[in-house]
Amino acid sequence: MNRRYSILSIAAVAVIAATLFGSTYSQSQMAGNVYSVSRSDKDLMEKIHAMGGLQLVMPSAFAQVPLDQVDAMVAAGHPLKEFSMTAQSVDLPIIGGKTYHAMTWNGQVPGPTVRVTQGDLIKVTVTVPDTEPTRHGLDMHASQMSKGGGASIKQGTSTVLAFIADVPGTFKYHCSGVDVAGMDQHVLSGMYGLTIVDPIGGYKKLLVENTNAENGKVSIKRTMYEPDALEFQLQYNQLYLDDKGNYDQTAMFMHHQTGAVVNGFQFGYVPNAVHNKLINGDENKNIFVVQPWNSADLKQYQSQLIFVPTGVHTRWFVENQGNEPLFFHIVGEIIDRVVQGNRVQAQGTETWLVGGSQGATMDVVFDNPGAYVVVNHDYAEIFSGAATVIVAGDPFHLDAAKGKSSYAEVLGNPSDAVPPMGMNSMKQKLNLHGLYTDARAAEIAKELGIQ
Ligand SMILES: [Cu+2]
Repeated sequence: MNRRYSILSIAAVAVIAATLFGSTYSQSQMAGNVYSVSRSDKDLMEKIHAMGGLQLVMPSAFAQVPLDQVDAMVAAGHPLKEFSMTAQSVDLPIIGGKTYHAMTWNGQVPGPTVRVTQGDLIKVTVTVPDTEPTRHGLDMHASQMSKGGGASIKQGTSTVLAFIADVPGTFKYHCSGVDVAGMDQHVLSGMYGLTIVDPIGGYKKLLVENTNAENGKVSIKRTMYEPDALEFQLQYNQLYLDDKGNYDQTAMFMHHQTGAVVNGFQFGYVPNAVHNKLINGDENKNIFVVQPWNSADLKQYQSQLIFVPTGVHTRWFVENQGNEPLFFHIVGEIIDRVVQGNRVQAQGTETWLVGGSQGATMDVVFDNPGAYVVVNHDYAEIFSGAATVIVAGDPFHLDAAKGKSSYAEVLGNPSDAVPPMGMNSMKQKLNLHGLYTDARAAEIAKELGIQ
C-alpha cells in the first residue's frame, strides 16, 4: 500500500471515528499532519498505526435494549424478531470468468435482507468464526444504538445486539470493520445489506395521474392503487479490485472503480441465453449490449431479467451502499412516488438522487408493455454495471406469456431482487439468482421452495 494513503487512511478513519464515536481525538487533531500531534498523542498514534486502526473505548453494553430487558419488552408487546449474521470470507465471481476475495454476511452479497415491522424488537446474533482472517462488527442503520453498533467481534466468538425498529423505511447495515479500521474494505468487499422496516400501519395507497382526451378536451385520469404491491430490492455499490481480485484501497481513494454492482453483480439483470433463444430464436444472438452472465452453467450466477405486469403497483426498496451518488432512473418510465422513512418526498419524478448510505422506496406502475432499463444515471456507473433490465407485460408477444400477466409467472423473478414478504407484499414466483456461495444457494433454494 502506498504510504501516502496509509497515513490518509488513518486520518480518515480517525475523523470518521471522532465524528461517529466521540473519541478522545478532536477533528482538528486528526485532520492535520499526524506528526504535529503532541508527544502523548504521538505515542498513541504509533500504537494505532501498529494495530492498523483506532482502538475505541466502547461501552460495556452497546445494544440499545439491554439484553436483560428483552423479555420484559416482549411481554409489554414488542414482537420479537430474531436473525443470525455470520461473517464469511469467500471467493465469488466477477465478470470475465474471474473471482475476487469477497467478505460476506452468511455467504451472500448483499447479506440477507432483514424485514420487520415498526415497533418490532430486533435481536441479532453476530458470529465471527475462528476461520476468519480478521475481526468484524455489525452496524445497523435501522437502529439507534449508542456508539454506532458495536465494537468488532473476535474470531471464534458471537455477540448479541438488540434494538427496537422505531423508524420505518429502508436502511443499510454493514460491517464496521475492525473497530472501524478496514471498514471500507469490508463493506466494499460485500459486507452490506438491507433492513426494511414496514410502517406499523402498512404502506400508503398510490395515486397515479395520467391524461385522457375525449371530445376534443384533455382531462386528468386519476387511478388509485391499493398498498399491496409486487416488491423488489436493488442495492448499489462499487468494486475496487486489483488484478488478483484483492481490495485496492488506493483505487477507492481515487474513486477509480473496477465496476458498479447492483445486488453484488455487474449487469446481473440482463437477458441470458434462454431469453435470447425465446426472443431471437438463437441462444447466441444477444438481445442486450452486454450479457456477461449468459450461460445456464453459471447456475445461481446466470443473469436473470426482472418481470412485472403492466398496470400493477410495484414497490422498489433501493439502497445506495456505495461510494458514489446514485441517480436512480428508469429509462422509459417516470417514478410515480418516492418515499423515505414514511414520508412522501416526490411524485412523478424522472430521477431520484440517493446519496451514499441512503435508502428510498420507489413506487412505480408500468403503464405500457416494454423493456425498461433501471440505471444509475452517472455514465461511469451505467457502463460499468449499474444497468438492470425490467420487462413489463408482454412486449415480445411470445406464446409462453399468453394468458399470463407477466413472464414472471413462467420464468419467475430473481430471488436476490425480491425481499422477504412484508405486510403489503404480493407473492411472487422466484428463480434462484444471487451472488451466493453454492452452500448458501442450496439453503436459499430450500427456504424459498425453488426447484
Ligand atoms: Cu467485516
